[in-house]
Amino acid sequence: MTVRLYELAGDADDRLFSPYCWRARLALAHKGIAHETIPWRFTEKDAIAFSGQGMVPVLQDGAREVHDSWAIALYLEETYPDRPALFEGPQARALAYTLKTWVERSVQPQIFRAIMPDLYAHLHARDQAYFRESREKRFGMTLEQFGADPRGAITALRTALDPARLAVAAEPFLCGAAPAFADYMLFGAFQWARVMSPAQLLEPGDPLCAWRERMLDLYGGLARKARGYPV
Ligand SMILES: N[C@@H](CCC(=O)N[C@@H](CS)C(=O)NCC(=O)O)C(=O)O
Repeated sequence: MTVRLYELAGDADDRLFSPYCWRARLALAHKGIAHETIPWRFTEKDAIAFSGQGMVPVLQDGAREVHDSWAIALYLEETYPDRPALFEGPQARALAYTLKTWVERSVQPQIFRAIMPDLYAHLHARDQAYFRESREKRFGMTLEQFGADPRGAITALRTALDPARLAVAAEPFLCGAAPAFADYMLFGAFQWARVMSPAQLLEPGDPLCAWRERMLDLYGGLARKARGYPV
């Protein structure tokens, strides 16, 4: 049966930049499930109206529809228990949820500030007005104000990343010897930046650089081969 993933695309169909869609894409690869990508733009709400909401990723697995990257990971884990685990048991799942919150509250906002002009420039032209209006409302300021201090954002990001930096200095992946969903959540944030911006988020020699290289190599270089900047 065909597995389809609606994934956010920018100025080209293969500029797949959503950090949340990357989580889902890597979770599918982890489970060894091939999928068809349906490139989607912010303003194509009708195309995913069947999911009852307006955000991607949206997964279609035969007759099943699942949206939200965390819900997709839980769905894949429950539906494909014989495939490699995204969470080794309930404790790992609970800890991964903590990491999800940290990535979304402490990591992604700094990356957003660091890459805003590049991100905006790589949106599909027909998405730009929607993006500006919706994000300016969310941030309570203009995109230019939000992205005015990329250096400050990168400094704050590097500080925020300390727990992950120490973890990958001790073990190859956040999840230990092999990657799992927690790694995909943090990596999704880096891949979002890499697809849209040449910004150097990490200092050379940072243990997170080596971790990111390992992540880029996974599944035949799935993330490395994606359209983006070679950072
Ligand atoms: N909690 C959701 C967040 C998904 C999300 O924010 N998706 C963004 C793209 S990165 C989106 O589709 N936004 C639609 C919009 O802003 O209209 C998840 O983990 O999947």
